[in-house]
Formats: sequence, structure tokens, C-alpha cells
Amino acid sequence: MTPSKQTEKQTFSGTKPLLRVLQGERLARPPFWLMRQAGRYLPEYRELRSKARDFLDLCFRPDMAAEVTLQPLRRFGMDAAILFSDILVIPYALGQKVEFQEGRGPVLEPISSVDDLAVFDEEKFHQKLSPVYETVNRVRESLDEKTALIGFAGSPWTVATYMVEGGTSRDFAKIKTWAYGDPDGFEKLINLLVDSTTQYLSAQIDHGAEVIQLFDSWAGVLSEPFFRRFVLAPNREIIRRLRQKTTAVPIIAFPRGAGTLYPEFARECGAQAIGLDTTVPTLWAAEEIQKICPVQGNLDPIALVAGGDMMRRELDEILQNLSNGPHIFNLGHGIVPQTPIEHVEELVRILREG
Ligand code: 1CP
Repeated sequence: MTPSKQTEKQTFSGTKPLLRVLQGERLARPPFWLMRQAGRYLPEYRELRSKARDFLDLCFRPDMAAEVTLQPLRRFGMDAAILFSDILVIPYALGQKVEFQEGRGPVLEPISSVDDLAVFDEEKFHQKLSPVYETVNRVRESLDEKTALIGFAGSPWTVATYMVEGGTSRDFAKIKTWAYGDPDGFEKLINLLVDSTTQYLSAQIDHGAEVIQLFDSWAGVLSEPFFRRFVLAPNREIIRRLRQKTTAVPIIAFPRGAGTLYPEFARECGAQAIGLDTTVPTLWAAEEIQKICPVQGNLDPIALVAGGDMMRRELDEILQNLSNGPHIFNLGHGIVPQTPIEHVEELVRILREG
């Protein structure tokens, strides 16, 4: 495996603002979208959600999932739609039991060895995920010429945390005990996730995804050598394989919590852009990351809940500090359910009009 030390030159030519920035162009008004832009802060989402049997049912009904994907765009006119699905459809398609319980979040039957999963069956895997591919198709068909479609997946480490812990975790004790105590055994799970995630993303591209985002939401909980092995290396390998397939689809990697390892990650992972989490100082990022590749981020989602002058100040600072290079505006993590819609409207007004 040859690590790409530098971001490759793009061979695609996009006229959509998001694609232009991903090619390295700086736009006076950065394009924007919001992580988790579809979801419970929208009344129209809550209404559709109540009609689905459960959350996975919503993800696997292309008519509903496509509608939910488009809802935030109708209100706010983002520069991108992001496929409505979840990172946990991968463990589900690998045969693990996955449920989303009301008020509790995801619950999985935890695994402690890769042998707890059935042998990878490519055909079954794609069959289970085919409704997601159909959603990608439908959304792409209904977007205008300015709006890009982002497909996504969780990165192996982050998806593995849910598979091993059985859900959300506070200390990641189970998965770290495994990863630190038996790294070669644990790597088998990571490799399975590299293979299956690459296939999943490759199918999303075949069905019309124009950009891919890899969410490594729990990248920040590992010590340095294990960050390199289980965060940097798997992201790099997925990106390398996808770039072998096509150089026309740019990839955004989001190693949330990577801290001072952000620049190394940006240099070595091969992604076309890097998502900054809320804690990354933007002046530092302008020097240390934006000179390597375009950056995306990073307003604190809770600043969007607080709103008012505080939000405007934070927003101005981010826009100012990242204005000398290619920047995609986003939050530093997903939007939260209690976000007032008027605050999002105000944010969009400032982004569009200054
Ligand atoms: O009841 C509901 O409506 C469920 C809430 C919900 C939603 C709206 C979940 C459960 N997933 C989603 C959709 C989702 N998840 C999207 C849709 C596209 C969008 O509009 O952005 C995306 C991109 C995700 C990705 C996702 N799921 C991540 C990575 C991003 C992040 O926020 O860090 C993670 C960690 C998940 C797991 C997950 N799924 C759902 C919840 C509540 C969680 C997080 C649990 C936790 O905090 O550990």
C-alpha cells in the first residue's frame, strides 16, 4: 500500500459551488451544508418519521428517505444534499442485529470477534443495501444544476465502536481493550469494514453520489500509534481504492477529535478535503491544514442553538479566518434536535448575503 503523501489533482470539472471548492477553488461566499441537516429539528421530518415503523425502516424506504433528504433543501437551499441513511446500516448489512430504540439511540448485539459475524457475502450485502442505492438514484434525479449530492459512510473505527460496544459509549473500554490487547485480531474487523465500506461507497457512486464523506466521529479517542493504525490507515485505504475506481468523485474525510494529528491526517489520507471539528482553532487550521487541502467546518452546533450575537460573532470569525483558501462552511458536528429553525434561517441569510 503506497500512502498518498499529497492530495491528488482532480480530474473532474464541476460547476456546482461545492465541487468547485473541492477542486481547490476559493469562493468569496463559501458553499455550505450542515451535518445531519435532515432530522428531528424539522417538523416535516418528525411527521414523516412517525409514519415509518422505526428508524431503519425510514432509511430503507427510498420514497421516504429521498423525501427526508430533500426537506432541508426546500427550506434553506443548501449547496448539497446528503443522502439520508445512517452509518449503522453497514453492521446491519453484515448481519449484526441493529435497532434504534426511541430515546436511547442505537442498540446492537455486541461482537467480540470477527467470527461473531457470518462470512462476508457480497451479494447479500448489496441486496440488503439496495434500497439505499435506490434513494441515491432518486435524490440525484431531483436535484438542480447547482446542488451536489453527498453520499457517506462511517469510517471503520467509528463503525466498529458501535459494533463492539453495542451502542454509544462513554469510555470505549471494550473496544480499546480488544484493539490494544489483540491488535492483529481487531484488525480483521477493521479490514472487513474497509472492504465492505469501499463496496458500499462504490455502489453509491455508481448510483449518482457526486461527493463522498467519511465520518470518523470517534477518531479522537485513540492514543497516537493506534490512531495511525486504526483511523489514518483504514481511511487512507478506502480512499485509495475509491480513487482507483474513479478520480471524478472527491472525498471529504472527517476525523473528529484528531487534534494536533489533523495536519498529518490531511497530508496522508488522500482525501480532497478535511472536515474540521468544533475544537479546531480556525486561524491554526488556515496555516496548518488549508494549505494542504480545502477545509470544511466548523461552527459549534450549540452556537446555532444559542443564536443571536454569540452565533454571529463565531460565524464571522470562522468565515474571516478561512477566507484566504478553499472553504466549505459547515458545523463542527451534527445539528442537534433542539436547534431553533429561525437560527438556521439567520445563519443562511448571513452566509448568502453577508
Ligand atoms: O429518531 C431519529 O430520527 C434518529 C436520529 C438519527 C438521524 C436523523 C440517527 C440515529 N441517524 C440519523 C441520520 C444520519 N446519521 C445522517 C443523515 C444525513 C444528514 O442529514 O446528515 C448521517 C450522516 C448520520 C451519520 C451518523 N450516525 C454518525 C456520524 C456523524 C455524527 O453525528 O457523528 C453517527 C455517529 C451515527 C450513529 C447514530 N445514529 C443515530 C444516532 C442518534 C447516532 C449517534 C449515537 C451517538 O451519539 O453515539
